[in-house]
Amino acid sequence: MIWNKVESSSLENLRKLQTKRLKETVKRVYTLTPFYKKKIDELGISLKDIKSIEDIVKLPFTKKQDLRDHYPFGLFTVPMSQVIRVHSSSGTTGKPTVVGYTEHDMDVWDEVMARVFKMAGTTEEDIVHNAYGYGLFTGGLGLHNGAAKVKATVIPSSGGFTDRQVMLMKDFGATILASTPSFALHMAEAASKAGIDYKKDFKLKAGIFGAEPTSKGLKKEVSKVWGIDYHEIYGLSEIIGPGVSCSCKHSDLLHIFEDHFYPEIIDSKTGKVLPDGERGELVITSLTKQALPIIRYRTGDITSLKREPCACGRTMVRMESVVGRADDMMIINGVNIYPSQIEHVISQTEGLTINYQIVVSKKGHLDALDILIEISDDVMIDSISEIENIKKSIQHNLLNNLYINANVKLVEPRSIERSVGKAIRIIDKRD
Ligand code: DLL
Repeated sequence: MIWNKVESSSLENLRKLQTKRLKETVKRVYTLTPFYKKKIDELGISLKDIKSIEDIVKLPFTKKQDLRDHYPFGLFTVPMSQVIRVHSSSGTTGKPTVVGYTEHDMDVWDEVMARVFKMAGTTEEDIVHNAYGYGLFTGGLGLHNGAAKVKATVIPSSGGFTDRQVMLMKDFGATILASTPSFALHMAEAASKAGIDYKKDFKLKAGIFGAEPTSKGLKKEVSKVWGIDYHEIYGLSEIIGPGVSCSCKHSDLLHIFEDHFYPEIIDSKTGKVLPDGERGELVITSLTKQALPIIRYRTGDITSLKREPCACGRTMVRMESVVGRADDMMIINGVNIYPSQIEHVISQTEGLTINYQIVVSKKGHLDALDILIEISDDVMIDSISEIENIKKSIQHNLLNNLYINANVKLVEPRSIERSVGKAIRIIDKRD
């Protein structure tokens, strides 16, 4: 099922559309944001130099730090009276990255999410159990609006409360599951424990899974244990949220909705554009966004682009599943975290050093985070209750500021092994 015929347009028509939209976007950011005007002027180019989509390589990159430097709304190109929604995701330290949407942007988002739901075969007969988190994270509401657009019934269950979710999925007869892949497996385990028979008690036929890196093995496992088609969804708040790309039933590659989001792959060290098929950092330009148009955004995600035709009839370029990150961002149970954010929380607590180590592992199907922090030499902490209070306070701050549950362990001064080169801050024991 293809939602919009543009998804199978000819390359020639697509390029024409992209060219028109790129010119409009560049004009918009140049005239409405001093940030882009300065960057474009510094490169010695003018709007006239952007004659076709291929000229995109002349434009400057945008980084997460640029959004941070203009926190919260500094890169918006419309007055706040036209912004009808705000979302956010983790920044590299204390403050989040904030994104905004006009009514038109929300229409674009709903449109691409409707394409995703159609790719997963959703009709108005379907019941979508949406276990992505609702709130500032784009997952919950993004998937919600797409399911509503194709007129399915949406169960807005959000994250957590695993046993209750399993019960609701069974009782309400959910046919499509939307969640992170790790949560899908976690729910399967809970269902097994509750003695539920998948084949008999559930009506699920497909799932829309994403927001975190996922190995081929894990995908197979989710698909097998639930007995459903696995559709992978990719996206990021800075570009729109979920709905930048999604896989159809014919392969693992994800169709990028490139009439709205223009992709390039670059060498993250040199910034040079790489040919199709080569792995590098994904860079995306929004072609239709109004509130927060973004030029050549460096996603930090490593992938490659494939242009071969797909049996489903869609012609837009496809990306392979994300294989890694160009920076040190970690994704813990779907939440993006930079070690620098954890460091920031630690540095604000008295009596501790910033010699710490983050250990990420698997507990069942979910991610578990242990943080070891050395106590400072200068401070006398002599009661167990004092140690407990410090631990609790850090755990509380991590949960409140970064939305992560961590097990904090305070350790003796100089007990974390030192390395000769860069400090080893992260030990990731997951697959
Ligand atoms: O994670 C949007 C989303 C919600 C996507 C629900 C899919 C489903 P952010 O919180 O801004 O937005 O995080 C974006 O998450 O740069 C990737 O590193 C990672 N990511 C998202 N989808 C995938 C995926 C949402 N399918 C960051 N595979 C991105 C691997 C993914 N990583």
